[in-house]
Parts: sequence; structure tokens; C-alpha cells
Amino acid sequence: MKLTRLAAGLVLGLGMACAAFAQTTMKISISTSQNSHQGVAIDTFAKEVAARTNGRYKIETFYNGALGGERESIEAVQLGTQSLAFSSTGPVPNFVPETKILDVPFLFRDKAHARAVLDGPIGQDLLTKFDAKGFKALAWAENGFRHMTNSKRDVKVPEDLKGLKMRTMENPVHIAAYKGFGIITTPMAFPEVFTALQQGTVDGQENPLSVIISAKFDQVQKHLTLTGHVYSPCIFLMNKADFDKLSAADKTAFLEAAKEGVKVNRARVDSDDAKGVADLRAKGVTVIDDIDKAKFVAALTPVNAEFEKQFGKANIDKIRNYK
Ligand code: EAX
Repeated sequence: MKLTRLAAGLVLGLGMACAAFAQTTMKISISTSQNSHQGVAIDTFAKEVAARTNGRYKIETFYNGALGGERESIEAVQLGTQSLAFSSTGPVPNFVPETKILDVPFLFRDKAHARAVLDGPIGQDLLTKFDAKGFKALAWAENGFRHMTNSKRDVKVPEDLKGLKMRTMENPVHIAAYKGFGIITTPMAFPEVFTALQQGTVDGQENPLSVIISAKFDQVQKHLTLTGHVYSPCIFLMNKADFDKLSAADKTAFLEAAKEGVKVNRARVDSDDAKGVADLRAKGVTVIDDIDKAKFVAALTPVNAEFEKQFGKANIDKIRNYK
């Protein structure tokens, strides 16, 4: 009798000890490498979540599209088979159409402008649009200003883009804009891009310097033009039900951890932007860094008129003129 009680007590005690140290594991993924602006974002997030929850939440990090491309990861987060993803806005409008407006070409003057919009009321309001689609959007982060690369020729004026076959993100705004340049668009998930460039399935692609460098596109692309045609945000996404299950304190921990991730992410984009061109030139890439941007903007006049109709000129101007 006494022994049974003792045993029962022991089992109960052990159970309580386990509960006290219970650890929930969640996955987060990116499609770029660990040594990248996105890698530092999720690594910092994972470290901060662990620290801020005393190790009760363990974030497992996956790189290089190991769990699938960005669209697949976002789908998995929506379904709840994966708790978290960090993604560019590439496939995001297919889930939350309101975010399309952020990928309008030549919308943001510079990174400071983009960051101010995303961190201000416009960006924060957009984050709430994810709730109804099964997500909790924890924070906007950064991919960077996108530039064009190809294996065929130097692109100095918009006409040079005509007839180039380029991989685009699976994003309707990008596809429409690049068609406006006369580019032959081939939407494709990021993990397939290097091979497609290597095998010549496409002539070119466009991405921020941070992505071009970390994906080693210099090995398969010899021409880069600093077009800065689109500012590309990134986002921390979480399954809504998983977020809602957290205690109030843990919710704050996850949100603050994402903010810390954003800080190192943006700092890394800044340093990649500062030294990227020199790095790529040293690797044999021809870099055109003095285009007449007004010509590229002018080439998209008809497409931009379409975007103004679709998203509302007032909404676009509100972002353009945000100070
Ligand atoms: O998120 O698909 C893309 O070109 C993205 O910019 C890249 O995956 C980084």
C-alpha cells in the first residue's frame, strides 16, 4: 500500500517536472542559405524565442528551401503542418491580395522610405489582413531592392531587356511589370532558379544583392544592372491557431523575437548593399551602376496606369508620399 502510494507520488512528481520543462518545437524555413540576410533573421528569432520563453519554445531552422519553396512553406503554415515561415512577398499576394501593392515598381524612394511605411500605420494595417487567412503576421522584414541579372548582355537602357527570358517570382504584380519591359516571364520557385540559370532554361533573374550573393548567382550570371525596380519586403508568418494558443506573455515574446530578427536582417541587407557590387565585380560580374532610372520608370508608364486603376491611385500615392 505504502509502496504503491510512493510509486504514485513518484510518477506524479516526475510528471510535474516534465510539465515544468515541457518544450514545444516549431519549424521555421527560408529559401535562401543560412549565411544570408534571411538566415540571420530566423537564427536570431530562434535564439530570442528560446531566451524569452526560458527554452519552453524551441524553433528549428531550415534553410535553402529544405521544406519546400516559399509558396509551399506559406501553404504549410496556413494548414498548420508547419508553424512558422519567413518569406519574401513573392507568393504572398496569392494568400493575402491586399499585399500586392507593396510590390509595385518604383514605389519606394529608398530603404528608409520602405522601412518607415512598413513599420508605420500602412504596413501595420496590412499585417492584420493575414488574420482572416489563417496567419498571424509577426513582422515585416526585408529582402531588399531588386536588381536584374542575365547571361546574355549588358542592360543599360530598358530596350536591352526586350526578349530576355527571365525567371520571376510567382507574383502577379512582378509578372505584369516585367512584361511591360518586354521581358519573357517565367515564374518559378526560388530553389529551382540556380539550376534554371545554369542550364539556360532562362537567361536571367532579378533579386536583391543579398540574394544574388548568397545564392552565388555570379557563377551563372555575368551581367548585373542596378535597376532597383522593386523593393522586396520579407515577412515572419505564423500559423494563427498556434499563435492564439500562446499565453499573453509568450505572444509578446514571439513578437519581440521577430522584431530582433528584423533588426539584424535589415543591418545585413545594408552591409550586403554596401559591399555587394565590389564583391560581384571581383568575381567577374559586369555591373552597370549608372542607368538613367527615369527611362526605366517611363517604360512602365502603361503598366503603372494599370496598377493605379487596380490598387487605387490614392492608395499608391499614400505610400509614395509617406514621410
Ligand atoms: O526570398 O524568390 C525570390 O526571388 C526571393 O526574392 C528569394 O527567394 C528570397
